[in-house]
Amino acid sequence: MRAAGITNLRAALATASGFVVAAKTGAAFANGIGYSEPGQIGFQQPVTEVARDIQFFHNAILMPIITLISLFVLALLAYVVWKFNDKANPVPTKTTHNTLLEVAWTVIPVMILVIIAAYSFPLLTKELVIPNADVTVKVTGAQWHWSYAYPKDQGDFSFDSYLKDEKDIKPEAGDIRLLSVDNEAVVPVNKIVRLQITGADVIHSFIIQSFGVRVDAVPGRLNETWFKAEREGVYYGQCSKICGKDHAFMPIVFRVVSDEKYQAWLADSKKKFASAPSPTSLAATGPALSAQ
Ligand SMILES: [Cu+2]
Repeated sequence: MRAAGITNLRAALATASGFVVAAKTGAAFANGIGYSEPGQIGFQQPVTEVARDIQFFHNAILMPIITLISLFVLALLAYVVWKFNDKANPVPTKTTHNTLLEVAWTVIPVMILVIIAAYSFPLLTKELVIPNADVTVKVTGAQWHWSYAYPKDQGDFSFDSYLKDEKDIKPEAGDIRLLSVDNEAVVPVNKIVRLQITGADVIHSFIIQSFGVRVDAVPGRLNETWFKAEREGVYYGQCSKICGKDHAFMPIVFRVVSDEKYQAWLADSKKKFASAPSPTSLAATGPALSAQ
């Protein structure tokens, strides 16, 4: 009963906040799934449970609380300026304590924090406890591209993914300037994908907003995260840690496809990338960089 109540409340709040976002962004809200449209306000369309929860938490919990507190403080300030200025109140009172007020302004913020924590902690747990994965992909950030490695059970191959040159961009084929890459990472739809993320040289940051995933790629450290995309499509992200001169030109592209298409892609890629050197070894990073 209680759970149903919470679900209804969540649905109602999510719908309400959705209307606000849709009203602000207009057509942009409906288009651009997987990337942001020029002029878009608000998040990209979520395609995982975690991304939906993050957006609900932001739109329906944090934003109303922040807005109400800001309006309340603004009203208090305006009241003080109007009521207690030098002209209206020439002789100030010497009052220094008010027990009721002091208890209230301690207890009420604590209650607000408890409400936020009640939504935030389960969400953090969902993000950090990685379920049994169907597919594991190792992602390595390097100056300035991403490398993807598929382990033995998926065919044991790896490849580099570079930004497509402006001259190779074909908008009719769905290419997007400054986002499309030569080799996309491919994963199956409705499967749990575990990402193992590291850096080859400096700290990069891996993000795909539609998946609700953001993890730093730190050299010498293997960070983990996961997602289960519920919709086929192409989802874009960009390196989100200033990592050098081409930081803005190392987009992340994941193509989510059906199981059959994924198996076919695995078979193709096994041949295509068979001789490709491992992206994480120093020997592989050197020539790849100097080739740029
Ligand atoms: Cu980077």
